[in-house]
Amino acid sequence: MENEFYNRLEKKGVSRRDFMKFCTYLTATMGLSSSMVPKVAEVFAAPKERPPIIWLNFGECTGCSEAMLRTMYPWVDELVVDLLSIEYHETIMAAAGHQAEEILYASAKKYKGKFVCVVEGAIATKYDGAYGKIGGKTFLQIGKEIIPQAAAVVCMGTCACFGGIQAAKPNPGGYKGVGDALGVKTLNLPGCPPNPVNLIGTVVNYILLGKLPALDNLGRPLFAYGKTVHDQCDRRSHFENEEFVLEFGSEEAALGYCLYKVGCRGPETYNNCPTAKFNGGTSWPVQAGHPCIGCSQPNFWDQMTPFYKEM
Ligand code: FSX
Ligand code: SF4
Ligand code: F3S
Repeated sequence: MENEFYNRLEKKGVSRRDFMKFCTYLTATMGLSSSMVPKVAEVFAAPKERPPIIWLNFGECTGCSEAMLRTMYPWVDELVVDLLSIEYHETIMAAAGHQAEEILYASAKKYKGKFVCVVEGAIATKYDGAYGKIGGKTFLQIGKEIIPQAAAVVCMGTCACFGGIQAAKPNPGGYKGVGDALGVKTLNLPGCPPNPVNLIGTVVNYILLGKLPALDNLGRPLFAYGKTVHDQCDRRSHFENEEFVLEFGSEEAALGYCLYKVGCRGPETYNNCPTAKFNGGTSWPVQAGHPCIGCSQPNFWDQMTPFYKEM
């Protein structure tokens, strides 16, 4: 089975070495010791179980799915699709209309108490949820019918976790994060969009160790959200000595000036962007020259704006 897996990867132009590099990166992001790399590789190469997933989309922009499906190494999306048994996902499924809705309810029934519900987007709660509907049903109604049947609920993105832009003032629809809207406990992976490696890390943790990772009081896995962006930022030496003018050609100059004065919210934002980075470890906002806007914090549209103004 393992050989078959590596042959399949090779056909896509991915060597065993590339794959092991990805597993090393994932293991480090999960906060596990490097001795676990072969075990992590095995989760993909010789999967023992494929947890059924029902993926719901509510009030959001689908950036979270896009982040998952497009921006990692091009082959990682396939690894993830192979690792999970995705029963329902509006963006990638072939079915449409009534057929798609039937699949949703049939899979929730078939895998009752066993499936993991991944949710993208916030839920409108005022006026019986009238501010958000799919196929004539409100998000609120769909959430109430499907989510309580799941073994675990994973909120993918700030909108599902805390309401995101939908919940920004004046919020006429009464949008809330999934946990608040339905009164259920959720595992939260905030970020607008969130980093897909943190979802993969959460799932691999679940398969490998048989449990969800340790969470903080906002339901966020500590391996990813245990430290502030600022604590892990490369530009801290400049933050600590702001009078310091970067010497042309120096190592600090290559990293760039601290962006605190142009509104960086790194000091109050919990996320692993500086270490996990995006696009398979290529870059992250500050490295690309943009201040952190605090996209993974609750109420960030209300609390972190105006952007580009010093805190
Ligand atoms: Fe929200 Fe995700 Fe931002 Fe967009 O689904 S976290 S608006 S990237 O797409 O929910
Ligand atoms: Fe902190 Fe932002 Fe400055 Fe980095 S750029 S050191 S995160 S304030
Ligand atoms: Fe978001 Fe800040 Fe990371 S804006 S992507 S939490 S650097």
